[in-house]
Amino acid sequence: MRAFFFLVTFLSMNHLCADDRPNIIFLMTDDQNIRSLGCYGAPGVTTPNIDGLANDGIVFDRHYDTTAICMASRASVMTGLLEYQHGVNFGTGMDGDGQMRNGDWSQSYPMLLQNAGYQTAFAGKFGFTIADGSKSGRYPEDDFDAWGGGGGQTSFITARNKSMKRYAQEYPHATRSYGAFGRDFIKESAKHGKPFCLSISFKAPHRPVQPDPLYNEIYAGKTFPKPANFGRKFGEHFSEQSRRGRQYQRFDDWHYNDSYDDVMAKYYQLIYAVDVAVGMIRDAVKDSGIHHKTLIIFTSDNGYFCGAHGYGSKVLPYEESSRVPLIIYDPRSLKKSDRCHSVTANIDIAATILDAALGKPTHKKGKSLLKYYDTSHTQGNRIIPLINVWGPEQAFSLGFVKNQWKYIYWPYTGDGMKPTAEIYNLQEDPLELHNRINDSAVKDIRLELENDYDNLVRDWQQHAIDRPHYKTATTLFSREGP
Ligand SMILES: [Ca+2]
Repeated sequence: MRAFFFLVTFLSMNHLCADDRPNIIFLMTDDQNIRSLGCYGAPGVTTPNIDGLANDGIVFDRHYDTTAICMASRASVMTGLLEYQHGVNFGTGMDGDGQMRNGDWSQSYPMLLQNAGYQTAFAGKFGFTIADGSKSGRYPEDDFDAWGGGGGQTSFITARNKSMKRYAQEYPHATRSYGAFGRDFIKESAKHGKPFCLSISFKAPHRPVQPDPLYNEIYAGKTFPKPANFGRKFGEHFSEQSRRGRQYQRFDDWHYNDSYDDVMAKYYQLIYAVDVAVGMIRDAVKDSGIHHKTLIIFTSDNGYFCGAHGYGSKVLPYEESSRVPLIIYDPRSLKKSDRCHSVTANIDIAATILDAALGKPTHKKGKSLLKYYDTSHTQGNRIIPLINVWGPEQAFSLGFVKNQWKYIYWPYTGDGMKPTAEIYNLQEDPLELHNRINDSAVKDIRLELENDYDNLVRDWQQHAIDRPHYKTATTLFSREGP
């Protein structure tokens, strides 16, 4: 009888604990430049809801995506693994795109939370597939309690997104449809009292340039100041290898050079709809009476050059491409409107979510960011890798950020090029205008960074997934050559 009493008490306590676990809302945009939000000082841009989230939470000023392209970055966000560990990227697998291994997927934050009793939902561009023995792999629509996700790039036309069709009439443009999906899932979950984890990956502001026409007036005829490193003359000091990918042509092809204001107006219009959707989601949290126990995280899968240094698109390890917005709003913390200046990374997202929900502060390569609620907290000397093995081999690079320093190594030999490296002091030179590699004043730092780089290559050698693309890259990145 006594044992039974203890068992009942234990089970009810467990039940109470489970009820107290916070809800998690993870919102991610696609290709968002950090200079596109009011809370990051973007001139002429209107983002009241995301700025409101920033006011209520903590803004991370040095947050990096360890691979600056959709597929690989999404896999890192979900699992806390670096690209050379998960092997998920466009054009890198046996049959093309690298599929995620089942073992890695089972250790992703949504699956761990699902197993721990969370209600889970996903909507938007999922971005990669999971190995199931087929050539294309599978999307995990049956792994979530609610699914509004889609394969490939998805569409801005809601009616074309199979799992989101029910929203097409009221929200014909996809961005607000994801706000509506989030709103409905939040309201339904709040009724049941079970903790939930909602992940939304907005397609915006990824191309094609199809903003919601509802907001055509918001930036009509507006002009936007260019960043101080805008244009080709501010990229002349970059390594020749960096000009060998499509990012270089896209400065012209995507009209940053000759129609900057028009291009940016449409880009910001795409982001404006995301801001509206964030507002819908925050309203649903408040209306459901769960605002005191619902974390909201907002970030992007990679940045966007928008003409900085004379480049367009993403992929390369420079700031505009690899550094992205990150806002964490946690109502359990009293910290408000604070900024974190330590280096953090997309591999930290899974650890942060698992820490908030289950009290697990590390996960794979990632570390929980909850400790940065105390913004005086630092992780001195932490190395955040910046991996670039997508596209033409000429433009492959491996680099990292450590404290105020960024080191980038470009290994390609051929077409008259030699392996080359770049060093930036991001504290003094946040726009990356001065490559310090040959500066005798930073000779000791250079030796230290080269040693760190060699250690990173060794880590790659020891921990890379057993797939040819990543085994080859190991030899490529060695500073001693093949
Ligand atoms: Ca992307």
